[in-house]
Amino acid sequence: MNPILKSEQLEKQSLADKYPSRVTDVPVIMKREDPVLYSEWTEQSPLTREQSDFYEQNGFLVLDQFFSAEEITEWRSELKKLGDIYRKEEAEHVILEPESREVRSIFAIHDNNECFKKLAEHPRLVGIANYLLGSDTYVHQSRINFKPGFTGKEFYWHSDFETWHVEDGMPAMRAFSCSIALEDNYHHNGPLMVIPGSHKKFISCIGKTPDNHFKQSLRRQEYGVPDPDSLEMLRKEGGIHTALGSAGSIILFDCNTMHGSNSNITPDPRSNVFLVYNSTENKPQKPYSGQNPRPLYIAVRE
Ligand code: 6CS
Ligand code: FE
Repeated sequence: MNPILKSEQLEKQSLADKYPSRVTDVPVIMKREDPVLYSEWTEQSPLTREQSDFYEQNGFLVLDQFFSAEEITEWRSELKKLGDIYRKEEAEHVILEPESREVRSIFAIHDNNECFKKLAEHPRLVGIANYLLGSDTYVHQSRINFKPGFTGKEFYWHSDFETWHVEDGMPAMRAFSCSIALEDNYHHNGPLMVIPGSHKKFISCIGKTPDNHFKQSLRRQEYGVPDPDSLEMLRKEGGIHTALGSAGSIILFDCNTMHGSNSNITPDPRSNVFLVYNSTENKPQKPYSGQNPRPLYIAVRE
């Protein structure tokens, strides 16, 4: 293809969209146009200055022993209860592993389940969310990921924002995920890997999103994943950090931080709760792909 045509294609798109993706047939690396931290740090902030600076520079932060053993025990038994129910029963918001009938994720738990609703509203988490995003916040997406022993499958490298922007119409990078470890995260049971600093670049991916892509992508993602050269470049600049920590630790990561995790063939499960907080000033618009928005159990729209 003529390279001039390619850049015209992208330029036309970027007039309306500062992070165009899945519109060209070559990957493009762009600069982040939005802040990472939306508040000024003060003595009253819910993170220390060091933690706050670390998050701004690296795009993630691990807080060890954030929750107590009792809290974790309660959530773990709730997770087991849900897992037992949905192993036998199909439901739209329950996603199975790509090659088996094992439960991979259960979505919208902040909405469907009293116990996890309370967790999503936990004052310490909401305090951090409002601080990082500099406004009131709400839960854009929530789920539990099971990553069971022996059969838990990987999550390929991706930026959540790329998907939330293209498929859900999230306008700006003003959201982050909080992953709460319900089990110990070792090197061997498929812990979260992040590329420090990757949140400051946007990788515009190639390909066009198929209709109803989410049905496939939540089991195994194939569109909206970065190309190998871009990943290698990010990795060269930032390295790869493996987020280890005992049950009760939390990982906060920016919506554009490149992350993924390996499969789990060990006997040790690695279940966790994922809560995505978004700014009330960053509510989803029409999806930038021009396609229909994904269901509300994946992306809250009001
Ligand atoms: O598509 C989504 O929104 C979800 N998929 C992945 C692989 N990560 C972020 C998000 O939960
Ligand atoms: Fe993700």
